[in-house]
Amino acid sequence: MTTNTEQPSAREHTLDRDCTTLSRHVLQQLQSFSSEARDLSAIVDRIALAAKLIYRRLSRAGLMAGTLGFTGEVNVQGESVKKMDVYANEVFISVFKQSGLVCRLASEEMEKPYYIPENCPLGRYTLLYDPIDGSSNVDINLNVGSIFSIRQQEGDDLDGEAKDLLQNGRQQIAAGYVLYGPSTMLVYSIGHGVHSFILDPSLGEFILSQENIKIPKHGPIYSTNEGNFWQWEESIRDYTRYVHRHEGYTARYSGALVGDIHRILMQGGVFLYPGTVKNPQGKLRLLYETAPLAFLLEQAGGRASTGTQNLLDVVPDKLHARTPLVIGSPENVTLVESFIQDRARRDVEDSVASPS
Ligand code: AHM
Ligand code: MG
Repeated sequence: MTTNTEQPSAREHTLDRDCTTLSRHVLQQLQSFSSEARDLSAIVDRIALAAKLIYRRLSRAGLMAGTLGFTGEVNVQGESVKKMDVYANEVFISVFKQSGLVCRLASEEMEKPYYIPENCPLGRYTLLYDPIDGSSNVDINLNVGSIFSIRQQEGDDLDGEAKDLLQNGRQQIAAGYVLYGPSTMLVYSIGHGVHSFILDPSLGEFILSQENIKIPKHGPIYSTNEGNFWQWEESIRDYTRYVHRHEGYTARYSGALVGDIHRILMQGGVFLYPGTVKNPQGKLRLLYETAPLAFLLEQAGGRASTGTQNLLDVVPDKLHARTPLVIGSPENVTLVESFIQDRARRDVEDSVASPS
């Protein structure tokens, strides 16, 4: 027979964890009930509502008319827009209307930021987000994600150029992602470590799953689209040849950044989206893709780089600016950088040896 002394504490522990919702967790992290702490807690809670709405639609997408496929339009990035991109973008706008929390939203799907005048000047935050990242996976029922970042709004920015957002990634107050996979998971940081929550559909709540996640210092995974090999700089090809020729590496690439980064966060390794001939700055956008992920992985003990610069130091020149991305376990990222530095040094030596 088991002793009764242990049973209540195990039960209490489970109950306590089940009651640790996102909004409560944010307040615990900030150890405060100040108006700023309550605002942040409420913003994260609204993001969770957006995630639940997107999850609900994704989970039935193949059964509902008008959810899969393209709209026929092309977005500001020159990419074909999917119906789910439009829906998810509108969900984020809708959950922040009349919230008094966020004054402006900027996303991959909108050329200019979207203002919610009734929230200004009460809500002096900007939410930057990619509503559905990896949307090519939607039509084939594979994992996708949403990425978000919260910044203070500094200016009035009435011309829509969002100049006050053209600052480095260290200005982020919070960042995270939602992974729509076998379960729906929200991973976030407000600068106090990285924590994950899983949506319990029976409760309709995100429940704490893991606190203070730490990325392994080194890992076996390299995650990149090797179909771009012909378009890469020689240094990235050097690195790829290195992992092909050394034991201990394995390739994983799903075509959806959030899932690929989540795997690396949990198991260690590196994700690369370097510049290509077509896109010298790579494909991924700084303000709502690479900077939030860099913020998050640094908080977990990882590193993020453009290959030559810490990603959190990059100052964008426009709202939809792109950056190359090398992100993951610190030792793996440093190894990629060493190939880039080596090649740059050899190029200088060659040009000194045979000036044109
Ligand atoms: P998206 O935001 O338009 O979906 O594009 C971003 C996605 C990332 O999730 C993924 O890592 C990358 O594009 C895949 O691009 P590629 O097909 O060039 O490998
Ligand atoms: Mg994206």
